[in-house]
Order: sequence, then structure tokens, then C-alpha cells
Amino acid sequence: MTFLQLLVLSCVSGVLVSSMTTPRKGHLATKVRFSHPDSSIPRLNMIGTLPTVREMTLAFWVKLHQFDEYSNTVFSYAHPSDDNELAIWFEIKEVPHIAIQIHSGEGHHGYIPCPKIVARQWQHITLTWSTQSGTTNAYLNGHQCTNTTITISRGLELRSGGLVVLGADQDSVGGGFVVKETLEGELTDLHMWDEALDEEQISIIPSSTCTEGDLEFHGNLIDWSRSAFRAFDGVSFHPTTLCLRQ
Ligand SMILES: [Ca+2]
Repeated sequence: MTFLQLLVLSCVSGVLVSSMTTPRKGHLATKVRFSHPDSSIPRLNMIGTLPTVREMTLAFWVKLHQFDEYSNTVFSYAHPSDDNELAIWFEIKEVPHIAIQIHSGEGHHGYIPCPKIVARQWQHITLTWSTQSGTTNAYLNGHQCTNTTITISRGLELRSGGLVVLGADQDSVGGGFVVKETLEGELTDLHMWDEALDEEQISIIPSSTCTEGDLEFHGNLIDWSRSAFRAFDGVSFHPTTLCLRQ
């Protein structure tokens, strides 16, 4: 079953899903566009929740339409006990940075410089984190962004029972959105694993997930080809030749 088929099955009243297109080859034939000219909050809510997570890898293809006014939140996991259980966003701080937060409070977020990230171009991002050391690394197109490794949220865990939202930051479970913390761009092939993959594995993610039938590097917590989402407020779906170009 494809990503879009799952989306259709999961539709409920009020959900906007447009441009339903059958993927031509593999799941990556579908990309999601988040644009909000009318100050709406386009977003995808994942059906279900995450298990308890003590280490993880999150990987996705993203094209940022702009990289100045907004902070471009890609991933937000809000738990009833903490709306910032996990948040991933992009921000310019002299150079582009990838930001990660795991729980609210001091020492629980950090910025990793990733100077080669640019707007209006498809780029592959991977983040890893482990509670044992708190070590957090960021990768661009399969290679570490810089030699900067940050340490956050050592000893903490992502608690089960929260809600994953793609494209907007939650300040309460399923709500509390602010336009300036939403993704203005496109997203595809997002995967999440319950372990911190090593550099060699990460180096082949950008191409391995394009291969239909090759499940080795499809996320076991979130798999773009299998996980179900509900779409809200102006998310649109489009075919992409991203994989076919590689
Ligand atoms: Ca928040």
C-alpha cells in the first residue's frame, strides 16, 4: 500500500487532500508541499504515536522555499506532559543551522551549523541522537554537516502517547501553532529509526530509500511508504522525480 493510499484511507472530515496521484515508481514519487499564503498552518498529523524512544535517527528530503523569515519546523512531537518532546527546525544564525530540541528546559536544545544548506534545492538531512551520551549529529546529503557534535538531553527519553506533526511546531498536542514556526517548502521520504545509525549507514540513506522493495533503510518507527498521516489546511501532494534523477 502506498503512502497516498494510506492518506486517503485515513481522511476525516475537514481534511484537505488535493492532487491525488498514483506514484509512478516507488513511494518517493510523492512529495508534500507546505505553503501558506493566507496564514494557514498546513501540516501532516501522524496516525498513532511513537513508542518510548531512547535513541533515534530521523532522515528526510526537504526543499526550503525560503530561509529567512520563518524558522521552518519540519518535525514536532508533542506529548501531553511536554509540547517540545522533540522538535526539529532550520534557522539562520549567520549561517544555516539545524536545530533540535528534546524536552523543554535548559540544556535540552542545540543548534548544529550546516553551512551548505540552501533554499530552493532538494537536500537530504539526517539527525541522530542517543540518550546514553546525549550526542547529536547532523548530516547533509549523507555527510556530516561540519565536525560539530552537540550534546543535549542526556538521560531523557521520548515518551509514548504524543503526536507527531510534520510542517509546524506544536505548543500543545495538535495545536498552538505559529505561522513563523511552520515549514515553507516541500518534504518527502521521511523515515525514523529507534537507533542511532552509524556514518556508513547514513551515507547510503539518500539513495537506498529510493529503491523500491529495498526495506533495509526504511524507518522502523516512521516509514514514508507505510506510515499514515492526516493532512490539514493547504498541504498538497505532487509527483516527484527526485529518485528517478539519481
Ligand atoms: Ca513547541
